[in-house]
Amino acid sequence: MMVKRVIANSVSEAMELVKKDMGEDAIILNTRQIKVGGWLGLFAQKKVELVASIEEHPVQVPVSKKQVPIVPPVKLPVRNDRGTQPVIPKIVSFASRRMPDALRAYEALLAEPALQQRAEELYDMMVSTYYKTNDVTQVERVLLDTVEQDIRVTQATARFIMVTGPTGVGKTTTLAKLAAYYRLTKQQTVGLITTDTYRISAIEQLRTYADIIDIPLRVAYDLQEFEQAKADLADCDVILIDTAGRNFLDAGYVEQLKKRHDFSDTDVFLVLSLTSKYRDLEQIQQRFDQVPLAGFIFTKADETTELWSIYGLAMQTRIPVFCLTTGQEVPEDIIWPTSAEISRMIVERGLR
Ligand SMILES: Nc1nc2c(ncn2[C@@H]2O[C@H](COP(=O)(O)OP(=O)(O)OP(=O)(O)O)[C@@H](O)[C@H]2O)c(=O)[nH]1
Ligand SMILES: [Mg+2]
Repeated sequence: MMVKRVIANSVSEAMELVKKDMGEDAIILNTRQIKVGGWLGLFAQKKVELVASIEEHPVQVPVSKKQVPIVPPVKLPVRNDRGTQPVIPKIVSFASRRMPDALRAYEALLAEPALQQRAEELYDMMVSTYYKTNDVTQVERVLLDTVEQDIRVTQATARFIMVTGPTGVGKTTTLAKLAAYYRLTKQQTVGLITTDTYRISAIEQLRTYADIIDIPLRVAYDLQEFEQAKADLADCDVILIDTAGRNFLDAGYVEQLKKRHDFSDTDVFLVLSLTSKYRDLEQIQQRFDQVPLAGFIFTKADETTELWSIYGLAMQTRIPVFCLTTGQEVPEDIIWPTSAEISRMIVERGLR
């Protein structure tokens, strides 16, 4: 067995050196923070020491006993078509990184699609915190703080509040919850407008809520009627606008939305279901880069065990979170958590 000691500025840098030198099969024996140089303990530089080993003549393991890798292993350099220059394949995931035993519960996090942009940074931060403090609760604290700092929350400030988003994510139900909140809890005058005229049942759904909460509803079939409805409800403190669900993976629908609505006096919230795949959420959000979004509304938090999509989108886009919905019941299943509360919800569910 060959054993090597590597000193680098960060754990990930040390891992890269080991991988380059000893290959993919190297096993990490130990990682720790050390101080290098300096004089009488002063001016020393903080470094990471990593000890790795590899079998010089690997023992043949029967196929059935081999560990199945979490991600496809990094392939050996291949030759390109034109010449002899090898093409080095990119390492695409941190899922294969090993955590110290005490942090094994966090290992799966690094494979989360929503965390891929920050995986290296989070890995370094968690591992170095652990080696500095030898305390898993400190690692959780640092993770909670990082997530909290990356998530902004917002309140609606415009008088017109519009919800938009993919089909069936809970736009109309959330609008009804908001209507009840502004009317019953905040005692404000509320009006509803729906531009979802594609299905009779959609209008009836909102009319039922409007009747129960006892607030006016206007139905707008075109831009002119929409402007008229806004004028009719001009006396209301808050005017909530429902839109038809669309397949927003199709860019054409965002164009339609842009043409149909004037956003200058309106807070537009993109409603996304937390049960959707992260890659799809990312694409849908990217379709909206021409629409000035005031924030995200994340729905169906009760139907999923992992909430990292909230972090991924909030961190990548810097768009704030307006509210979360937690069930089908109107008006109670809606919450306005702080950044710290969202961070706790995400981290604690993620480690279950
Ligand atoms: N579990 C759960 N279900 C929800 C939540 N919000 C809405 N729903 C349910 O999701 C389904 C669709 O809700 P709608 O409000 O009609 O969704 P929508 O986005 O308006 O749908 P379209 O207008 O057809 O695009 C209904 O069965 C709701 O009860 C939530 O937070 N949790
Ligand atoms: Mg609807």
